[in-house]
Amino acid sequence: MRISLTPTSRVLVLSGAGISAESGVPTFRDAGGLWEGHAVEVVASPEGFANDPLLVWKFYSSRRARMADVVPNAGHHALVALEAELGDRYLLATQNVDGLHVAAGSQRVVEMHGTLMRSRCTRCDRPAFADTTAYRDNVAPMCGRCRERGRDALLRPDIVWFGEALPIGVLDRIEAFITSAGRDLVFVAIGTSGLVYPAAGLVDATRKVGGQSWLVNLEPPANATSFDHVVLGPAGATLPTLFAP
Ligand code: BV8
Repeated sequence: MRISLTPTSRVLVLSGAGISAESGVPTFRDAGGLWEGHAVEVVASPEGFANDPLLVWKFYSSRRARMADVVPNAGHHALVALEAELGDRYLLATQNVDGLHVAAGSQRVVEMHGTLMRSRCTRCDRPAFADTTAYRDNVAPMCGRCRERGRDALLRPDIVWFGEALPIGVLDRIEAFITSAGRDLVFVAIGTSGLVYPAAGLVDATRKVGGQSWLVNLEPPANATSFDHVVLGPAGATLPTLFAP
């Protein structure tokens, strides 16, 4: 099955952990996934961080360390080619924090849940900064600027945890794209279990404006029936030929 676009089609892609699986990045909810052995609320919530910041830093540091020899795959590159063809008629919203879309060359990309290779202070107004450090000490990293001012403040990964709002403007940009596309919207969700909101609600928003929805996934997830079309298979194999020339 292939997606045929018209000259007025506008494509919104939503990617999840599944698009990075073929690059060797574990997904969250597959067997042996990232959440295995970790309760989500313990390692990906503000309460969990407040309770045990060192455990949370060990979880994210191990994910940073694993990214050292991970590269984008054919699925990421196929989306870069689609963006080059469509220009401003294309937008990519990713739930992923692995940075692989940007590494592949995607430019019109909204990182809905932040990014793994960035940290920020829990206290001062220092902007989030690039940080690839996999902290190995037995103490959670502290903010240097706060220390200069005689205060102690923890650093945290610049990532959206459960119960936290998405970065300002993220949803507005996605919703503006959906509204402006209207019936010309082609929504394509790739490699996501469709369990986490508000990302999981984008298929419903597509229907509301009369757009068409596609799901490209290894297996049918819980919300598969919400989509007009389902293409089963690995993203790296299906994406390069998904769009009819
Ligand atoms: C918020 C942390 C409000 C970073 C993550 C209704 C409306 C609004 C909110 C809620 C709501 N109901 C519940 C909520 C709260 C909550 C939520 O959705 N909970 C769920 C669990 C019920 N949502 C939130 O808290 C969000 N915040 O709404 O804020 C607010 C407003 C104002 C003030 C305060 C609050 C924040 C959500 C962000 C949470 N952070 N991650 C990190 O550690 O990564 S979410 C986490 O799950 C990841 O970011 C991940 O991206 C995301 C989704 O997972 P998937 O990407 O789908 O991955 P998964 O493993 O599940 O699935 C992979 C799929 O790929 C599988 O189907 C598999 O078959 C497939 N696959 C595998 N291999 C391949 C493949 N497909 C193709 N090819 C392959 N090769």
